[in-house]
This record gives sequence, C-alpha cells and structure tokens, in this order.
Amino acid sequence: MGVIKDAFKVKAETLAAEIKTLIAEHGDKKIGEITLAQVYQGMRGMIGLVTETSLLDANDGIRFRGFSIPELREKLPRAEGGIEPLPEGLFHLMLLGEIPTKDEVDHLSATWARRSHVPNYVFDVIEALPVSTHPMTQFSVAILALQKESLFAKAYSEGISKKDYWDYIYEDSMNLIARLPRVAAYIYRRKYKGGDHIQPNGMLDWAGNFAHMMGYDDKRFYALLRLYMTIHADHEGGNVSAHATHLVGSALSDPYLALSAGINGLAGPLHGLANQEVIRWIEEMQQELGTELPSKEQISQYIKDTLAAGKVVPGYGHAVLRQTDPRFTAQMEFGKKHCPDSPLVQCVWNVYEVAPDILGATGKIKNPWPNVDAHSGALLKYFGLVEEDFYTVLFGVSRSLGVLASLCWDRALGFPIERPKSITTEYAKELVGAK
Ligand code: HAX
Repeated sequence: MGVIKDAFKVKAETLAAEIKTLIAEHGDKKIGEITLAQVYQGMRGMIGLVTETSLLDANDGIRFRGFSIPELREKLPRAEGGIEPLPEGLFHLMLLGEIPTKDEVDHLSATWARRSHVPNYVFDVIEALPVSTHPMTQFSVAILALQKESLFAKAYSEGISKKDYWDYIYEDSMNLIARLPRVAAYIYRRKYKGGDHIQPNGMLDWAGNFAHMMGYDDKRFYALLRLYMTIHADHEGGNVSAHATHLVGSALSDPYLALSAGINGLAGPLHGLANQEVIRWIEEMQQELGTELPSKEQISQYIKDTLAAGKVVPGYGHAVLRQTDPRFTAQMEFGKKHCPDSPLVQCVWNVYEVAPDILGATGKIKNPWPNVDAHSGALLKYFGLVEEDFYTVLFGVSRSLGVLASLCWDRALGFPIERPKSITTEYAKELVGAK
C-alpha cells in the first residue's frame, strides 16, 4: 500500500474502535431535540450527520480539523516560491488529521499527476454535448462517463468483503481527484477557446497544472487558484454538495456516481452557482447604471430594487454562518494585495459596505453577511478568467477534495445507508396535537 493509504488505514481503525466504544457507552444519550419547524424548514441546526473533515461555527466560520483559514494559509506547505497553500496539503489534513510536511505534499502532487490520465471516451462524451451546454452539466456528465473506471464498482460486482470497501473507495477517490483538473480544463478550452487544448504538465502541482491546462501562466493566477482550491474544499457535511455526495455514497454507489450527484447540487443558484450569479448581478448593475463604479447610494438602491423584485442578493446569506465568511475575507486580503485598483473588485467591496445593513433591516434574512461566492468571481475576472458560467466548475473541482475525503471516512467507519424518517402533514398534525 502507499504511505497515505497505510496511514489512513491505521487512523480509521483507531477511530472506528473509538466510535464503537462511544456508541456502546453513550449511544442512548440525547444530543438535541427536534421541533416541527425544523422538519419543515430545511432541517436547520438538526444534528444528523458525522463528517470528520471539517466543522462550521456560525460566527468563526469553517475549521478544517481544527484549523481556521488564516491558520491554514500560514501553516500548509506552498509550492516553490509560492505565496498560497497547496490544496494537496488540505486534502492530507482532511484525510489524516495532520498538517503535512512539504515532502508529503510533493508526494501527493506526484501521486495525483501519475493517476491523472483521462480515457479518450470521456472527451468523446463531452464532445457529444452541444457546446452551449452549461459547463456544470458537462462536468457532471464527464464524471459519470468516467464511472466505467470505478475499481469499487468492479470489485463489488465480483464480490468483496465489507471490510475492504474503504480500500477501493480510497483508490477511486484518489484517481477521480487526480483526473478532475484535466476534465474541467478540457471543458473550459472546448467551450471558450475553440477546442485548442493544452496538454498537462506532470511537473506542476495539482492546482498549478489546472491553471496551466486552462491556458494561464501568470504566477499570481496560480496562487489564486491554489487559494481558491483550498478554501472551497469543504464546509462540514450538511451543505447540499457534501450531503448529496455522502447520501448517494451511502447506497454504496461508487465515488464517481456520488460526486456527480454532489456536483449537480453544487450547480444550484442557492449553492455553488451563486458565484456565477454574483458577477452577473454586479455586471447588470454596472450596465444599468452606466458606470463601472456605482456609488454606495446607487448600490444601496439596486439592492433594495433586487429585494423588491422578489429576488435574492447573490453572495449574501447563509444557512449556518452568522458573520462575514472567512473565505470571503481571505479573498478580500488577496484582492488588496494583488488587484486593489480593479473596479469590479472595488464594487464587491462597496457592496460589502452597504448590503449587510439593508439585508439586516429586512428583519427576515438571518445572515446579512457575505459568503464565499460574493468575492471569487471578481478576482477571477481580474486575471482574465472572464467566463463566469465556468466559475462553479472551479468550485466543483475543489469541493471534490472534501467530499471524497469524507467518503473514504464513511466507508472506513462502516457508516450505513442513510435513511431518515419522513412524515406527512396529516401525521405531523397528529404528532403535535393540532386540529
Ligand atoms: N437575498 C434576499 N433574500 C434572502 C437572502 C439574500 N441574500 N438570504 C436569505 N434571504 C431570504 C430567504 O430567501 C428567506 O425568504 P422567505 O422567507 O421569503 O423564503 C428568508 O430570507 C430567510 O432565509 P434565511 O433563513 O436567512 O436563509 P436560508 O438558510 O433559508 O437560505 C441561502 C440560505 C444561502 C440559500 C440564502 O441566504 C440565499 O438565498 N442567499 C443568496 C444565494 C447565495 O449566495 N447562495 C450561496 C450560499 C453559500 C454557498 O452555499 N455557497 O456555495
């Protein structure tokens, strides 16, 4: 076995034993109560899942294995001469619970480069779709096409012991993560660059090679993509993309099937697609007002008009967070360093100055603060990645790191098929004694 896999096996066996004891000794203790409103309103705050890779605090934001985003930007290894962490390091941390050394991260980069071959039939499947098909649909279809390569599906059909599931899920997950940048870059070059494809450079790190295959050679863009791939990777288990991947995987659908489901969830405008919507919303505002830099008064009015039209202000609000998302702040810091004069970036910052008060004043929006999607597009545009309908694909490539690390844990810990209880309104009335 490989070094990472060996280490994962030991950690998983230890945690599985701990969980067994925990359930035996405390399994009948109550850890919360469920109200009828929670059942109807998206299960907010209802504990129902275990996800080892990260934990979200409403005020402090995401922590990956206990580390905040500012801590990770400081502690995770970087590429030679690089200024932002390598996402390989975050994957190592999520899978094994430890900050890796530079050697360990380099080993992971090399492992993924070795596993990154994408069979030609996958490109043929992509080519069969109209070019106008949304990139997220092309991405999900390509992941499904790759499913033929699943080692888990093959082994399962031949008959394997439950004890060995994790091994094949791990292999599939590593292969899939390794292949995604090539698939995503192919879709990008096909849709926007006339099919002029760029071959991978096996000497580069995972995100660096992705930037290279998309056609970028600005080192600051490499840094941005490494940061982007790190901060979008995971947001505990209840968000739509993570939950969908976990749910589908719980039926022993392989990682290709499970991730494709997660990607379909990420493609929704209330989730990952919000990054595309934010840029469209700002550009429409600029166009309507006839200026690249609307005043704060103009922005305030535009926000009020958006609300009055019964639409959401994209990039604002969150089901769990109740503060500015630290992933927004990390991008803002990047912008201050690399592109403080960009009108679009300044527009994002001006929206941030006025939106929370207006959204808060509605009295119904629980979190008036910006989320991760409020900022990302403006930075990508600055570096020339102007095709906003591709932005959620970047998110999807990154999100694979968290949800597939979690899927490895799900199978290593022997989590069962997920099957919560649903009820009818008739039955709900009976439960609460309503007429
Ligand atoms: N603009 C306008 N209205 C908003 C709003 C926003 N940004 N955020 C919430 N609301 C509204 C809701 O639509 C809801 O209205 P109704 O009662 O009329 O249905 C009300 O305020 C209460 O909602 P909430 O409890 O504050 O928020 P939810 O937990 O239901 O929803 C969302 C969380 C993120 C979906 C929501 O804030 C939203 O739609 N935001 C805009 C889209 C967005 O940025 N999505 C990305 C979120 C982060 C993410 O997953 N990134 O991938």
